[in-house]
Amino acid sequence: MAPPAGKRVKGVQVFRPFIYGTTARPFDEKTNPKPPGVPDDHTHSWTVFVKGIDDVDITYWLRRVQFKLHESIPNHVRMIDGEKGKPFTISETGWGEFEITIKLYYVPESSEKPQTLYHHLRLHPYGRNEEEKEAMRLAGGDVISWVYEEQVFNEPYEPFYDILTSGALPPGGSLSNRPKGGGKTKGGKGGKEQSEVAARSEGGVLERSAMIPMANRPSHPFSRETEALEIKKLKEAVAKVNDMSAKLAAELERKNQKLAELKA
Ligand code: SLL
Repeated sequence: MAPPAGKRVKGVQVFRPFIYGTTARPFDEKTNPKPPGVPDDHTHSWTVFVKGIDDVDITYWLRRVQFKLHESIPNHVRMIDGEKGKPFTISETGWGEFEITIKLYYVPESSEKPQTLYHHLRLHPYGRNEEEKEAMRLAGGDVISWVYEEQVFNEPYEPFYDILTSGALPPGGSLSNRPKGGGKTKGGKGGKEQSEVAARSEGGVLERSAMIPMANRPSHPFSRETEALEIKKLKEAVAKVNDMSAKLAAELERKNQKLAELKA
């Protein structure tokens, strides 16, 4: 790790959305034939990945990712170096589910230590009912276990802060004629630059930003639309709980009255 360069930017948190997870598909003569050389007992092909939301580049903050797979898999510790605009990913075949260790290595300018995530490889959809199982399947039959996450950089070093806030760019855009600034921060500085940023195209996100898409698209389930649905579900659940506690409180009151009557 490079020695810390410059000072930390006090009172600032910069966050970046990203997605990690696994996608698995059962072998099938027609839709997913088993490639030659794959052992007989292997039932699925699968991938594990770390990538930007809406497939935007994240290699300006994430340099490499180490995936630690099950020991039964040959060469089970694998380091993947970032390639601009591409996901960090590994594809494998196998028969069983297990916990994958995902270690994130940040760009040297960040002077941040690596951080570890754990993710369960899902080969089989599960749930209490068909609807829950179906939620784990994409239209084509892939079994997905995907997680939306936000990487928070707390008080980043100045050179890294400059890198983080050097967007936001339209997808595939260049740095040359963009205004400086535009990094989105949780509190602290950075809010006013947002107004200088180009409008998001077709509800998608800008490169080097903390945006999430406005609406869902096939294979892109994390969006403001999903967030709004989650918030609605949570509000409904809160209302239901409030209703249940009001009913219980009334019942308790009634029973207390009865008790007082009996004691009188
Ligand atoms: C299970 N505890 O019993 C887990 C172990 C191991 C998965 C899962 C073999 C791959 C290979 C494979 O799929 N291992 O032989 O290349 O379900």
